[in-house]
Amino acid sequence: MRAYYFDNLPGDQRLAHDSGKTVSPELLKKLNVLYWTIPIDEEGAWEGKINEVAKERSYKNRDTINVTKEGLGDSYESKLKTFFEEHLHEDEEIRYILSGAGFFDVRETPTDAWIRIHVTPGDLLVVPAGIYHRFTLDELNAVKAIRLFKEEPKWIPHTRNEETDKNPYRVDYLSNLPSSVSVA
Ligand code: KMT
Ligand code: NI
Repeated sequence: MRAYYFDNLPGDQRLAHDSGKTVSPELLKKLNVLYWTIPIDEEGAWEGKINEVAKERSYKNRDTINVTKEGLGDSYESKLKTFFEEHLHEDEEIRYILSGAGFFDVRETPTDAWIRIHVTPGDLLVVPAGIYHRFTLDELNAVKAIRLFKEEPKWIPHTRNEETDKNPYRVDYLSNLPSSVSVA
């Protein structure tokens, strides 16, 4: 996993768009973006470790998503488009990368800058409820990930707009940020 500020230059979303400015793990933590590295070993010990995190954080359920043309079929193009539209969810978006790679872009508060997080196999990323974000594949054009969730998946994307700004999960996310990053 590497996190850095997105360069905001036009061009293919699947390119790195690396401004060269690294984002520290401390800043991600302040934004409530959590991650662990659990290397995928041939013996399968990773699965036990995933189970431990899942137990600690009450992620009771999971499934696997294969973001490829084969995996998503007819909805491939539309899904990729939706993933890259700025949105939030009313629950955490938790992904453990099994193969391939991709970029999660999350909005920094209070600057509104995009922070780009490159995820690769063994990365477990928790995008908090209420944070504006988007996702794209990188040039590998494929990612396979385990999606963890608490009870029922709440994967409805709420597109960024004035109404979504007032969503209780958005308000709650902002109000729980430490004062060093919050707007107030
Ligand atoms: C999402 O909801 O944005 C995704 O599931 C992205 C693909 S999983 C790495
Ligand atoms: Ni999302």
